[in-house]
Amino acid sequence: MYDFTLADRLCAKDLETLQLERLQEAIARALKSPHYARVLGQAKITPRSLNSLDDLARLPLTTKDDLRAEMPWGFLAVPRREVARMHYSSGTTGIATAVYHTRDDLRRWAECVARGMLAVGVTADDVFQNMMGYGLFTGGLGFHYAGELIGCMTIPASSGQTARQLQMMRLFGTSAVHILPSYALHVAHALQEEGGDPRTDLQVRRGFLGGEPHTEDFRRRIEEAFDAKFYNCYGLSEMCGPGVAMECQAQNGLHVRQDHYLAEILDPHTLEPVPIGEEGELVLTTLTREAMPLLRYRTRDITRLLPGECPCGSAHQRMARINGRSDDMLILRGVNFYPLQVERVLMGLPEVGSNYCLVLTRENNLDQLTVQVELSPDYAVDDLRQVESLRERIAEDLRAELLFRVHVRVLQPGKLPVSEGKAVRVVDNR
Ligand code: DLL
Repeated sequence: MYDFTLADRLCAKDLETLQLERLQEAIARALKSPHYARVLGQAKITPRSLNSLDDLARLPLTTKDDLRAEMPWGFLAVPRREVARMHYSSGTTGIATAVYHTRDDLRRWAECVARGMLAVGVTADDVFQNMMGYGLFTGGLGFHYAGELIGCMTIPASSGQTARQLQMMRLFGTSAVHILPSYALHVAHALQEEGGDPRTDLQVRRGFLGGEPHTEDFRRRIEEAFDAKFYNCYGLSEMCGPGVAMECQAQNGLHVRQDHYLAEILDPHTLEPVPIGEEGELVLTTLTREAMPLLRYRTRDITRLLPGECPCGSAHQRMARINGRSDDMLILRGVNFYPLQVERVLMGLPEVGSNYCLVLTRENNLDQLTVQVELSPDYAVDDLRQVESLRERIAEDLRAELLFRVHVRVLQPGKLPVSEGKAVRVVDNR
């Protein structure tokens, strides 16, 4: 029988050989799209121009702006009748772009995600509740077919409707979930508010988190709330969606599915490669995609490749969790910072709840940052003096991290709005 997990057992050298072979094929396929026919033609690049993976640097980079400019068909590399599905995403910065898949692209995508699920012990015995939005967002469908491929009883729950989610989790004994990190804690708290305990009332044993940045401490909070293991899964619509890189049992970096994706880390300013282990922008090349090959796509996500071998035995390159986006960077009175820096400070304080929001305003021509936080339900206190002393402590810790003064508002649990999709962590009113 066809074993789609075979590539997980390749050694580093064989993976490299496979990558070079597939890169040459990827260029041949890309040349069939109007965009790459033009761009690669101008640069005089053919599949034979690349004799080693180092030659990758000769290829032009591809950006979200290129995708926008070529909408709707400029990146399509197959006849339209071979496209089996498209996804459409606006991202955070405006005009939406489409991504196309052939039937084989969809099969490979499901296999990538399934490999990550199998690697951490999901089996056909699992009841898998997929609590990510279905539709144009890739989080839902991306895991759906992987769950079915493994043979899990797959529940296409989508996101939201928390009471019904919990009802299904209890009724069907959901043992595996896929969920946005911000929504995971919301679900746990909703059960706690009813007087329940997710650790004992539910049977969740493992979960997959992705779709938005989150810190290690945030993950630990989720694991404690459910008494289960949660694994980080990374992806973006332009590549397929979830499944580009996923954590293994070691929970120490995400294995990039190197037989399908080639990862580089570049300095976002100079666009030169950075040494392994150093942080920069993740740039990805699809090696096997037919409908819409992308060469050296700038993800804007900031991470680093991790040196060394993984105890799980997989030779697939690991990357660290995403540490922000280059276009997420905020500048306040000349100081650059990322929202995740604030999360790191907040999640280190047990008194602070898991929902938070950064509000940027301009008063008298001066930019101000107000961080709104909730008290953790476990520490809910009414004593104003205690709240004030916590507020001061948070402001002090944030100042030490960000190097400027931050206003802090401490709210009672549940006071901040909860989004059904990706969490809105920054409101810029300047
Ligand atoms: O969010 C795909 C996805 C869905 C991945 C569900 C994992 C799970 P987009 O909507 O195109 O696709 O957004 C992609 O989300 O460039 C990152 O900035 C961010 N992102 C996705 N996964 C992670 C993660 C999906 N595990 C953008 N950690 C990416 C941090 C993530 N950021």
